[in-house]
Amino acid sequence: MAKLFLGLDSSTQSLSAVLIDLDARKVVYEKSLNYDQALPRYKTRNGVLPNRDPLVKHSSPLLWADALDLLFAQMKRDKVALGKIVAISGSGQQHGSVYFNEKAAEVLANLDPKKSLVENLRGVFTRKTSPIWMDSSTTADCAKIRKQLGGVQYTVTRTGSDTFERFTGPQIRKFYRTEPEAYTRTAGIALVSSFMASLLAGKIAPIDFGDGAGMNLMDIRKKNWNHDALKATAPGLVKKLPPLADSGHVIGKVSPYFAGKYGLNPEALACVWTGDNPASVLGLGLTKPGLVAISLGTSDTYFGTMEKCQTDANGEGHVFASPAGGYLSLICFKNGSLAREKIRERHKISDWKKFGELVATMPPGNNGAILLPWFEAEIVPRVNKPGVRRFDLDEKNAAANCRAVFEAQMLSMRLHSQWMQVMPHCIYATGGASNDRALLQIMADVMHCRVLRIEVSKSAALGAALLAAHGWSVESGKPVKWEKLTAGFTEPVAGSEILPDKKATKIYDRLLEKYALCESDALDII
Ligand code: XUL
Repeated sequence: MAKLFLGLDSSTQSLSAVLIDLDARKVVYEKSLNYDQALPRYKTRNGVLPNRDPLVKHSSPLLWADALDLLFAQMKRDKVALGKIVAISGSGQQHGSVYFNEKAAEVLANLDPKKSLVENLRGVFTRKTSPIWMDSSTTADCAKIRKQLGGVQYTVTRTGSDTFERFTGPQIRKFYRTEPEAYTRTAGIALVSSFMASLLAGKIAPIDFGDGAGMNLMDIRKKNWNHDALKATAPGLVKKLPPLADSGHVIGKVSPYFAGKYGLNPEALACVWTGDNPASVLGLGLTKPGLVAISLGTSDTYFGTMEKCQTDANGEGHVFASPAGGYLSLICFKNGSLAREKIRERHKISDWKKFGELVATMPPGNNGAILLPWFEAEIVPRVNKPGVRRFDLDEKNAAANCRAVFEAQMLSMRLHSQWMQVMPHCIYATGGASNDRALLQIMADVMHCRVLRIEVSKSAALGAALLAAHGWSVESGKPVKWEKLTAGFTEPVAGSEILPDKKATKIYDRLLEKYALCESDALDII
């Protein structure tokens, strides 16, 4: 009988499902449910509730639960073989938090299939809405926690990241500060990932080491709650947090709610969920240290893998525990395709093909030209006042500017990933701009590394399905190696390999020094 594993991804705008047949190495079903469209009564826009304060970004835990009911109903209608599912895991948008009262555990254990999840869950929350990763209203809380912990260095070394507005610890501190009575009534705090896992398991689920690392509360090396961080955040917090566990660890059998209502296999295992980034790392096949993925999207993201835990003393990058063992780093560059688009618009270049052709007309190193493409405030390096800067670059030269923007982005990635102390030996490029070979050649040359293109739809949900398979294999006493598990699901595009050019890599080594000087000069002036 086919062994089916289900991965769910509860992301900002949608809930997605990917079902895999492990032995056949095939995705057998995929579905996405967009919150705004499928559940308009919550009045979300792009998954976020309206709020007068532009810094406050919340969503609703009931919306996420409602979406889970809808998705299972849809799978039943689509005649998905729910009775053959062996295990389920998932991933959630990172950092978002859910606040339960003391009734929650009992309600979860007795979910009534005659009612909807929403009807079952009414009255179990101490906070109606959940702050999500887009919230940036906790600057004061970040500063207080960081100070109490003894500064950036200590915070980073202990928790894997500096305090960030979206991270759960600062969000919890704000809740305690602004609604102390509701905080006191809170019996349990979950992440989006552990909340969804709790629904499936019918009990309060653990938080995994991957998503737990996005809270500023977990000791990144010891993988336990850090008492200094808990103390700096809010009183009595240790009693409100669930235990930490391995991603994919089996919690138990799925809640009878899902078997009774949708025909899910009652013996199916409910596994611990993780964050969407750690899950994507699995879905992209980054299961060995030294493998890196660069996602060229609205913002550009560098996902690294590390055997040893290195942290970024500048506090710009993040370190999470990888579900495949070791650690993963995440560095987010805000001016990604946004900056490339601005250059394209400014020089009236019709399309990306033409953009790539212009890039290829200029030599590696662009005759020493440097462009700092901070069209918007930048995360890495921290730039609060946006502004574009050019060094030895004629603003009117279209080809030189096209090449300069991408060279700068790659040089910046190399410079700001040095704290990891691992030279990548293979880069998977993904996202819109990864279609362009001229850009990928620059990536290979700057990074001294071969580059392969990878196209995985729903990488987080696929990673979650693989996580379920891994959790099941561990539970069965025959753990399957990650490399074996991902094989066939996460293959790079055939023929997409690009090798670094020796001459060009030397040019970029020299240009990196100039780039670093230009960057620090510009940062000094700001
Ligand atoms: C990562 C982060 C986002 C969310 C998106 O730190 O905040 O990538 O995980 O869902």
